[in-house]
Amino acid sequence: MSRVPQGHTLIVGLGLSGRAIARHLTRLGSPFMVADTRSAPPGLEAFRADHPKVPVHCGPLTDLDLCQASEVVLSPGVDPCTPGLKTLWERSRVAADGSKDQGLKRRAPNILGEIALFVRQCKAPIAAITGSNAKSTMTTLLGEMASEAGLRVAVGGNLGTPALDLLHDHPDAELFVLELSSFQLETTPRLGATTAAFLNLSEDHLDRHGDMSSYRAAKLGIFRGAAHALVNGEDPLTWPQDAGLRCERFTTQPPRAGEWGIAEHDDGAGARPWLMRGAEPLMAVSEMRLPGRHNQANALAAMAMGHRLGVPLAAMRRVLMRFSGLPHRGELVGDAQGVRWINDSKGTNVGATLAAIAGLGATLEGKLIWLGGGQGKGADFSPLKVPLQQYAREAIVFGADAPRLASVLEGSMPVTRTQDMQQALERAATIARPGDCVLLSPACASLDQFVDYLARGEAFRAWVVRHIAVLADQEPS
Ligand code: UMA
Ligand code: ADP
Repeated sequence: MSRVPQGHTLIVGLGLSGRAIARHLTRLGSPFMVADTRSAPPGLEAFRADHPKVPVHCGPLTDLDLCQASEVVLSPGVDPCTPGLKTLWERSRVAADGSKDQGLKRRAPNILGEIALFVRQCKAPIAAITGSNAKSTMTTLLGEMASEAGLRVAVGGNLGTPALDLLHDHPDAELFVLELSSFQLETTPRLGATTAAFLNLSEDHLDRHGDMSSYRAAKLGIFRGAAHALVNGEDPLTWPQDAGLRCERFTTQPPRAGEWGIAEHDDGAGARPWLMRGAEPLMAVSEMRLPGRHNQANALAAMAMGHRLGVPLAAMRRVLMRFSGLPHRGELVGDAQGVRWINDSKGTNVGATLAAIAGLGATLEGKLIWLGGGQGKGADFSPLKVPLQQYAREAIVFGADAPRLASVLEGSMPVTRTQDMQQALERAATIARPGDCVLLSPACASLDQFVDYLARGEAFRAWVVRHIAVLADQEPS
């Protein structure tokens, strides 16, 4: 059995996060070793070239003696209950809970994650965002707002650049805006964010967390040490139990005093929906570039955090007027003959797809033609039935879980099964009418038929662009 040398940090995982941790410890001059449970992880040779003197262990962690490690830093994708870590993890949790038994800490290395190392070194305020869905959109939006206000802001975390690389790339940052996953929060004993938001909670990552209550508990970790908490007024599962923490709320309903919400307001141009803070009108919803009710919720959450960080309203409004969203998240790919084609390939779980269907469906003159399917990760599809019945002309389902989706929907609405997304798109083109919107928001992972959700979204885009070009050629000149 090999062993971690005395006083070395053990990094587990040789992916994006593990490599960022290695660069960070190198900069600090702290000795470390790396382990990966795969026997030949991709990137191993490149790692050895960058860090020729660093010991590397590949294979089960039960074959590695961790006792002498100073601490163990996990990549987010590594489950702390992996064989070889579980006992240490349970002890780390006791120690993080403030156990009086300091002997525990002395006898065994603590397990933590990349974000815990980030917190140790970070001198600037942190704005942290979690939730099952909308994290990347919100993180980008808030980053844009802060930047528009002239702040030197660094944006990353679960999205884009790993947090520890941000520290290095932006030594003069005045604000870090971090998207954080449940995996990252689980191994962060105290984040100490200046403002922290928990946007929503729906089924995801249950293969790792076991049940919704553990998944939620991991996400609630975002509030440890927070100076300001923002929660979803319509989703009580985002509310922390800690009575000492005052929470601000956002909602898509008319707001109560102090809440961020949506209400009818007449600024002289007639009554229409506005983003509001209590009774204060902030901006007409129609001025926002992002479509759908769900994105109005995202805008309100970003404004609430921005406000807390001192970003002026005018800067936030300017960003909302131009920000059209991230690729593959409710992205308008084309508009031809009165039919809009929207790529929401990042809708990889039922919660995201519900938001897209309800958010877009309510704004349409015509109907949705919904394209869904792929790997359902064992999720319950039944919540899709009522909103699809309400807003969709037809559901076109493809991929591994098409039969399960069809069995939930058939009888309540027209359903067509196809082999793959291309056939689904061909079918959509034959039934779409002016005013309709063809929405790819699959509620499933893509891995049965695509490399990832990006490849699925790109395939959608390529097909739609070709289709619209053909339609244009057919039009009389
Ligand atoms: N590994 C092991 N043992 C395991 C699991 C993984 O040794 O049991 C090794 C793998 O062999 C591989 C490495 O760990 O060498 C991969 O580590 P990782 O899975 O943590 O992935 P990274 O490349 O380090 O990327 C991680 C996040 N990935 C996950 O949380 C799964 C990235 O989020 C994040 O951008 C990156 O750190 C930088 O912070 C991606 C993600 O899918 C986008 N996140 C999930 C989501 O958004 O739903 C949470
Ligand atoms: P994340 O980083 O949490 O995956 P993204 O911003 O990438 O979030 O968006 C993922 C999916 O979440 C999108 O496909 C979109 O349809 C859905 N979504 C966007 N806003 C919301 C919201 N407010 N509530 C629930 N789902 C949403």
